[in-house]
Amino acid sequence: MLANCKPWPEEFASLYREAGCWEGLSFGGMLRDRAAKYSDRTAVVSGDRRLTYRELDARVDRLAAGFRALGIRPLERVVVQLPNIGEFIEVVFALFRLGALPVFSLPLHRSSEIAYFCEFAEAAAYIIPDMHGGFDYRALAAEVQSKVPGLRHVIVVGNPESYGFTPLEALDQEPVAHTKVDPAEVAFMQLSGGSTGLPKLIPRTHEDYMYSLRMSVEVCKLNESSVYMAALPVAHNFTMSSPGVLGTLYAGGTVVLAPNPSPDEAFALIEKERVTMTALVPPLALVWLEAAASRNRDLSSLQVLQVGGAKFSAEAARRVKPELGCTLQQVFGMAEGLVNYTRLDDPEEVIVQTQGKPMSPYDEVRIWDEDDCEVVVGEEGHLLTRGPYTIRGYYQAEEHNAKAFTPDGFYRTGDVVRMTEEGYLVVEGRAKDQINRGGDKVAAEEIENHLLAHQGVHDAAIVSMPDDFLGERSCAFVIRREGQLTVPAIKAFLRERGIAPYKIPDRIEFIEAFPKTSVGKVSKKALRELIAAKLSGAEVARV
Ligand code: OOB
Repeated sequence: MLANCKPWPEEFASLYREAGCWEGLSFGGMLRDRAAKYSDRTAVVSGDRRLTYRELDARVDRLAAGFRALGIRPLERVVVQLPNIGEFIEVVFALFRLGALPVFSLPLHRSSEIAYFCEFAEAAAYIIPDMHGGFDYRALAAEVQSKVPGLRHVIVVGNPESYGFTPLEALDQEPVAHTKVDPAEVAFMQLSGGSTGLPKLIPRTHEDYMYSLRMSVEVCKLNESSVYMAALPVAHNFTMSSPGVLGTLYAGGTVVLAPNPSPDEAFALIEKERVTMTALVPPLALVWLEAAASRNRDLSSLQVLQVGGAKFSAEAARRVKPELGCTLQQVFGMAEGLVNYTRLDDPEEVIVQTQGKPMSPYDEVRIWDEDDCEVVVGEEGHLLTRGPYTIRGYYQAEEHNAKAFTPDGFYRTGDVVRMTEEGYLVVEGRAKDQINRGGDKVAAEEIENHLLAHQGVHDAAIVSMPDDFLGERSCAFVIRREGQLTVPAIKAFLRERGIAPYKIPDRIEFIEAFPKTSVGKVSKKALRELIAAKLSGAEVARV
């Protein structure tokens, strides 16, 4: 396995192989197989482009040749920052076929995050669109390249203009033979939602991820007549594999890439392409529910709406079937591995009230109290998990791994859950220092560190505050040094540092001193209570 990654211990690897979880299939091999089986069926729809399985496979061969000619070698990392366009699928399969490793960043990441991924992963190349959502990614890439001299290539989907970057189309070359890719090797890296100062990279292997696709396809009952629409960013683990874009290709179905998830665009695509399944985060599901009655669109093809990434309230969940006319599937997953689904034929109450149960019989789930002792069924506790598609460690993060995993390999998810008698999980809260902003994860420490870089900031602590729409938003409590420091100045400073817009605190409160816990640490609980009380208009005690 790639250096600085933690493989499964041999006894587990052979167990997962013997049990038939890991089948020795690589992504390049999977696509080749599907191209033979479903050759003239539509694999991908993106804007006016439609690609059959055969066309996709051929284009992937050509791009893989181009990447190789450019000097990209097996196991080298390539940061991919593309929106929901067909080229995303072509590029990542080309890298898979070559054995090079995409590092999946999100379209909203900015220079500070991208430079870090490129530097930390020692990326050989970075792939961007020219423009997207009114933002010029070429200017971002130029900034990144000036900060990371080791980054050899910037590849642009579209027009590189005068930046001197490589256009993707220059990589469309005569196919060549590649060395066989080992299915037990790392295939790509996902980003962790994180709770620490710097985002962690999650190495996923071909065969562990392939197994998660196979199980997802089975649980979600996908087949070659399924039409899956990617409405959320395609690089997110949910959209990619639960069952998502890759699961749909695994099943021989059709992937429709929605440029954005707004009801106007998405409903039109559902009607036009007869979409059968799609996935949303809770705030978008609320927007769709509001829009469904007033938009005159035929959504009758939609059989399943998945909602996940953050807790979906039971009240909203109950509205999905009557108002959108499809089955709701709750999905509680994580890029580190474990994915829980409500089953399509579960009773209404299970679908509405729970976040599902693990998809594989080989998923091991533990719910522990503060002292790492198992709680009784029905009690709340910390969720830990281990299994055939859950990583054993983050990339190059030994110190953090020692805390995030138990010595026998269980991943501490940081989620507080309880299990029902039937084995379903209900997410009750979170122990990790993270804000879940409607599915977008913000690691408190990462943003606190950015704030501390301002010379007018003495100390900073970020907590979540309740929000009707997003579930949570972020609030930064800031202790100022001498002098004038305003909220707009802080926000401008953070933007200037180049961080994703959703990480900029929604609210900034100045405070004289932080409330402390009995052991003298900043009490985030007290800060959360303080801001919640303030928002609800209650009398606030002085701290
Ligand atoms: C998905 O993956 P990540 O890596 O962005 O975030 C994982 C975390 C979980 O640990 C949990 O804190 C939260 O997101 N989460 C949920 C949830 N789904 C995820 N919290 C409550 N209810 C849910 N349904 O978010 C992800 C990956 C694959 C499939 C679906 C979601």
